[in-house]
Amino acid sequence: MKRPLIGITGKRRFGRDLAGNWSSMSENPADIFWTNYAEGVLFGGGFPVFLSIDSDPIDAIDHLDGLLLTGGTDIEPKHYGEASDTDLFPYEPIRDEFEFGLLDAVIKSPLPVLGICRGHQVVNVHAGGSLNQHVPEHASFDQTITTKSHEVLLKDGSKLSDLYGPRCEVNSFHHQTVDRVGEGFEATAHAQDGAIEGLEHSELPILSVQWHPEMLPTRPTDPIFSWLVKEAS
Ligand SMILES: [Mn+2]
Repeated sequence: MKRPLIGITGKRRFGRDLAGNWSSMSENPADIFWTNYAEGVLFGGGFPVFLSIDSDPIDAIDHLDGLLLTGGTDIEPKHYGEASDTDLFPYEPIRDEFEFGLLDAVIKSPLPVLGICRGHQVVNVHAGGSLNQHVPEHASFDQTITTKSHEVLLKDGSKLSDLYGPRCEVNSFHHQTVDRVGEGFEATAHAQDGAIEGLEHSELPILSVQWHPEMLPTRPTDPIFSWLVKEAS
């Protein structure tokens, strides 16, 4: 049996952003994908596909069995009807447009979606939710990517608690959090300070988490990648 194809989103950069390039390449575009996401999909039994940000989102979804929306920079607040409160992380409008386009296509032609970090926020904003634009007291950017920064409590009976149990320790690299929850979603994982760390859709196979399971040493056995691949099979 063929492994399900899991599309993974990346970010647009340029030759000037990459070490070791000669100056004539500085304006040449390059798409960047963190390897850990593909490893998570591979360990889960899927076949990872790095998605060209230039591809047509409808065409992309038509070719895939599952979608992984990855971490990255802040979403432009205009997408949830707010002015910008922070300029800490430059927006990437081309990526906002591509990822919202992918979710538009998913609504018309459902397939399982896993959102991680920015992906968690993209899923929420696409569904009409909003974000807290800057929550510095929650962020732990000074810690290593494998540091378990805080505990997450998972709602009894939720999909996320099926996967992780009633509580788990997670890393935390986000300065924004979900504020208003998008339509059709329920917050099923919270940090002790109230930050919404997990969302799940009531009908569609869409899960999202604010932490980074792909960066933790438990990646090979993390149940969320198996969930995505199983739903995509
Ligand atoms: Mn957190």
